[in-house]
Amino acid sequence: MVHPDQRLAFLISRQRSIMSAVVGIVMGSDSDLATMQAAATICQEFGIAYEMRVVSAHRTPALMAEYGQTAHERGLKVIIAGAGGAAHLPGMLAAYTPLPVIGVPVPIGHLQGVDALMSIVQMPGGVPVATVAIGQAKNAGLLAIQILATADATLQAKLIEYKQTMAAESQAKNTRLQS
Ligand code: RP5
Repeated sequence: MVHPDQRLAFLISRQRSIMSAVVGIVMGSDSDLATMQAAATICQEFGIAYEMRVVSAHRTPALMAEYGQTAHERGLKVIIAGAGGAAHLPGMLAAYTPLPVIGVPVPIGHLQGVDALMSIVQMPGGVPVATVAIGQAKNAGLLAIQILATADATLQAKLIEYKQTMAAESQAKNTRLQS
């Protein structure tokens, strides 16, 4: 006979493991949050558990190394990393982690993210970062969800529905233009 306390402890730990983050959304500074929030929003829409952290390649390099080295052990499956300017964070995380890393160039300063894009996209052979467009954290989130969905039929069905809705909305605009 299982004691009710044991059952409760089991249910709590099960709930925790169900809800533990599978997507890590990290950024070089809290000033990147306005851009990176879109990745979190799309994860919420699909019911994907994520964590958000400020991890700077330059200001907290040891933390960055630890994050990259331990992310897979903590249960994360994909890392989304955003940075602006001298945007080394996505590439350095990719150097440490076996997980797929999606890079988001954050638009800041006079160069409006072109500098970050050039930095993030130019990874040497052997250390890939899947780079999205400047400021496109929503696509980074979607790409992470698509990666997760390759091993999750329910999630894949949601993605198919998402695309169908997007197509219907686009088509509705077309119909309005014709009338
Ligand atoms: C980068 O420096 C961060 O990703 C951020 O985009 C940029 C500026 O950081 P703050 O000076 O606003 O903290 O590492």
